[in-house]
Amino acid sequence: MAAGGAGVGNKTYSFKVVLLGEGCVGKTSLVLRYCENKFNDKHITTLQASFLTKKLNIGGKRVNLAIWDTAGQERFHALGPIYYRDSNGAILVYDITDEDSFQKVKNWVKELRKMLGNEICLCIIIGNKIDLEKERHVSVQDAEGYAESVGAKHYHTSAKLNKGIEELFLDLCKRMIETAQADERAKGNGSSQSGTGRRGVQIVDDEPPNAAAAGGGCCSSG
Ligand SMILES: Nc1nc2c(ncn2[C@@H]2O[C@H](COP(=O)(O)OP(=O)(O)O)[C@@H](O)[C@H]2O)c(=O)[nH]1
Ligand SMILES: [Mg+2]
Repeated sequence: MAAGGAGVGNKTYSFKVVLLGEGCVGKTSLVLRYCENKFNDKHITTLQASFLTKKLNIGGKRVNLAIWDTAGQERFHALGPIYYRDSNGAILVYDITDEDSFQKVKNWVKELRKMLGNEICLCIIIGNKIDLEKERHVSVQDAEGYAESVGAKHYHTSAKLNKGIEELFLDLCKRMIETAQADERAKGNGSSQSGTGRRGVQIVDDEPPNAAAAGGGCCSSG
């Protein structure tokens, strides 16, 4: 493949993004809003697929996003590395009305660092349910300060009102593209031949094979 930088217009980037966070913070709601523009007032217990997909075109660069949602295993503390391994981005979600869910985000940051070490993927932190601002229990200052301290971007969203969601995914995609391009350049220079593939970045010319997303991870749920 040609060295990064030139002819970027005809590439398709395939990225895996995982959602992490305590049960009921709105992970499934965020992904359903983003991919299908749906919202449900009830807790959605089963999702048909392990991941939903979304295609984007960012400045002529095509992106196929596979957004992985949990099947509720977080409730049993049973979400292992198999879920987030090979992800290009991790979205850590808390509920602004639930202080405990914010603590869980901090645990997830530690867990990712421990399990992925230097190969940690791009990580962003989301305070969801801003339509419930009156019931806020996590201060904006604390949340943004914490995110900055761990080098993560912080966003506020409402899956209910469809606020902030497009923006955060767009921004995440742009940063994943930058990371992929940097990896490509590193490969082109021959400076990092074996270490760069671990994020699972797949860059293919034009249309990717349909199996690309499914082959990127383990779809079987326990
Ligand atoms: N008010 C409000 N409720 C939300 C929002 N996002 C999700 N919910 C509700 O929070 C509950 C849990 O959502 P769900 O997506 O199932 O959470 P998950 O367990 O993290 O996947 C459901 O009752 C949703 O309707 C939001 O932005 N605002
Ligand atoms: Mg869910």
